[in-house]
Amino acid sequence: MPFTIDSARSIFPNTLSADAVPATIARFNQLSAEDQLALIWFAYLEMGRAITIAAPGAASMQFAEPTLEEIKKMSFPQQSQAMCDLANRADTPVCRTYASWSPNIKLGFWYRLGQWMEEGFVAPIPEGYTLSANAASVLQAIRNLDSGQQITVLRNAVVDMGFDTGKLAADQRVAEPVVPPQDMGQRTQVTIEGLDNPTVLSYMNNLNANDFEALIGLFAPDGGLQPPFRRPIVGSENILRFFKEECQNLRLMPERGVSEPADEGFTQIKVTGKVQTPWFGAGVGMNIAWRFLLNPEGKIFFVAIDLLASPKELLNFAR
Ligand code: ECH
Ligand code: GLY
Ligand code: GLY
Repeated sequence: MPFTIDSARSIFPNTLSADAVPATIARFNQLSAEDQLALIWFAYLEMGRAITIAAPGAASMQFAEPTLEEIKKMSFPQQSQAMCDLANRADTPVCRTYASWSPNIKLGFWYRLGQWMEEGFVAPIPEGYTLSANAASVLQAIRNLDSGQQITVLRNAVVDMGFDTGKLAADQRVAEPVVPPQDMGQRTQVTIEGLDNPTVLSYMNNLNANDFEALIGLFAPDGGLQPPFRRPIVGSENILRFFKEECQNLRLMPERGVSEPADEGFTQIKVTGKVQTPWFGAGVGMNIAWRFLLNPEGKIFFVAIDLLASPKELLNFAR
């Protein structure tokens, strides 16, 4: 039977992803807006003691600046309302603008609001604010996650805020400019223990070099890419846009891999290793698996990127 994107999703079914992340997000989403904002504030302060977050680049901040200035001019009650509206995914002008932004712009926006809350320009979480029992329990669940899972929960919470992105037209999307690919002379080449597949090696090297045109050339036109805890993105055009909007300046550090023949001349390959985001650099190494399905021409028909449940999973290659 030929593969479909749907059937490809279940290659290497023994890969244990960090289910605690979507479970925690689901519990978080049940909380009131006030609790959500206070919980993130407390989590962010606690995490900030262990890991350093990089200031967002000016390129992504330029798009958030007008909205930030608008919020800065509001009274404290209005500011609190605007932040609660975002958590409530309300239909307001600010929530619609927010929904049009790429994840990095959304994160940069909250990074700046957090600074302004500390500096007294934006309404703080009220002093002595007590989390509800449920919120306190979600905060404890976040404390128990490893740092890669913690930052994934935070990122997902921020990305989900604002007006429903699905209700916006595609031409309303705003992303930071795409950086030029790294010069050939500057590029590093990964090595993967147990694997010399040229497509997979090029995938890692091109993504590390922000060379998205070369990267998309490795995919079959009807190929799919499934980011952690998301539905597959299908088709070259959509995948290329995702690379440009959400994948700049990542650092992929694959460690080991296996390659096996699959049905109909396809090849299935699993690689495990670490990934760093520009927001936290070497401070947070996420434990990642890539599950590739290559077509008989050696093009990527499907790749799933999983955030692993634990470091132990880095060594799990059982099918
Ligand atoms: C304050 C209180 C009020 C409410 C809020 C606040 C601010 C919160 C802030 C949070 C900032 C959070 C950040 C999180 C960043 C997380 C980044 C992650 C990146 C993961 C990337 C991965 C990449 C994997 C991929 C690979 C591929 O091969 C293909 C592409 C791709 C406190 C004011 C809200 C400021 C900055 C988790 C895993 C490997 C799939 C992308
Ligand atoms: N500082 C992380 C970024 O702007 O991508
Ligand atoms: N989506 C990549 C990042 O936030 O770093």
